[in-house]
Amino acid sequence: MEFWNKELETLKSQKLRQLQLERLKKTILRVYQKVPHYRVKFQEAKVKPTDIKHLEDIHKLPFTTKEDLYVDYPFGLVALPVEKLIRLHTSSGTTGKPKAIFFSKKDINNSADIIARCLVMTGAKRGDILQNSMTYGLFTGAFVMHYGAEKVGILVIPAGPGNTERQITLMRDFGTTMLHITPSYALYVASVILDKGIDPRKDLKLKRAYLGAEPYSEETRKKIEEMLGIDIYNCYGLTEMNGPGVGFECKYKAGLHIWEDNFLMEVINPESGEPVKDGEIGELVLTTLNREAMPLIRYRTRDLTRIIPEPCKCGRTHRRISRILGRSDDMFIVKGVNIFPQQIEQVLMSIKGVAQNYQIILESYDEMTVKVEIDKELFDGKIERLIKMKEEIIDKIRSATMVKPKVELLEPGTLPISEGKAKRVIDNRTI
Ligand code: DLL
Repeated sequence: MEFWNKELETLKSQKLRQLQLERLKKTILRVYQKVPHYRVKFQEAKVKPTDIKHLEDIHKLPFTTKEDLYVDYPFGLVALPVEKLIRLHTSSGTTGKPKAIFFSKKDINNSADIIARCLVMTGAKRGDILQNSMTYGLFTGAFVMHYGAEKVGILVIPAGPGNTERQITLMRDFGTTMLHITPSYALYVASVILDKGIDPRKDLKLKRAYLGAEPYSEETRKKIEEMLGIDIYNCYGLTEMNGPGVGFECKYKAGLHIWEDNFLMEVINPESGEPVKDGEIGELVLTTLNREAMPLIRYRTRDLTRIIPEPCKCGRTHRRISRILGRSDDMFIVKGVNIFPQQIEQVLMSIKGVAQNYQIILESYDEMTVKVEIDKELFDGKIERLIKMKEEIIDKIRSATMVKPKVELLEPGTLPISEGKAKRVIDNRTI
């Protein structure tokens, strides 16, 4: 199995913890000295950098939340003078202003290095051709992956998203071997490839795809793997932590390795803020250990996951997390029940005949409507088949969520196509 940096990736756990502690202490001292916002927060929590003697002492420090990013916006949390910053990325916030993250030259280099580890871990190497179908621009998705792939020596096609005909032409003309794409767009592109009568196993050179930027289920992975005859690897990240590559699957596809020399991870109970037991589900909290321009301490990601404490067969010592189960912000309530869109996606993608697109419409607190596209042929057949399918969807969603949905079956192409992050939930409730 290939490694980009075998020594660091397989560092004995004890050494890895030592390295984390050294970097944590340095980071805390730096933000205390350079970022007034953190200094004040630490003082309010009555904690000094010298109080951090063990990794567990991190619990003494206050959390950083999205709201902290807006204090003295946009440079409030930056630890370097502007002359040392070379890149800005943002991510659209739910409330007006975007979250702004700055990178120094060292940060750009380091994030590329992290991506290089991720790609090589999945078997990618020189000679591979990566079609980068994520959005280039303020979003981290495309640029961060681009620099990492180039670092490995991989030929990058900076396709960006959209124009599906052209995506397919690029794949055919240049022999694309790998895709970087959102799961919702991947489903769509795969369906267009098949509709055009292209046999991806024979007519294309695709081997693998990196899917991330939004939650998706194991069922969606399997569906796209089967449609295209490729291996799909889950790629997790967030703008606040450089973008893609914070967590990445290895060839065993059994959880995402978090690069622990770069990120200190905790999983907490989102209500109490207390750590959960190893292996229990909670909110992922991350501290940057190797970031120059904008170190973040105990950043609340809002993403729900659990740590997989067992060692991985690949030999990497960096612990894994499970697939992101949902974002606490994405959860919605119907009939008093907490529901994550992913629960519905999981059900839909496991049902034969369901196509790639769906939406959840919320008009009241007592009802949810699931609009789902199904294979075209089903509309040409007997009405009984449609009724049976609708009942199957209703039953399975009810047993997964405890809420009986209304279901509308639609022809493919009815719902809006997403080329980036899909908007799955339309919440029209006003109060
Ligand atoms: O989505 C960074 C990224 C780009 C990751 C490309 C992977 C690939 P943001 O726009 O800041 O950054 O959104 C981050 O998206 O907190 C999660 O809620 C969600 N997310 C990202 N990757 C995954 C994934 C990029 N693999 C937010 N599974 C995160 C589930 C994901 N959710």
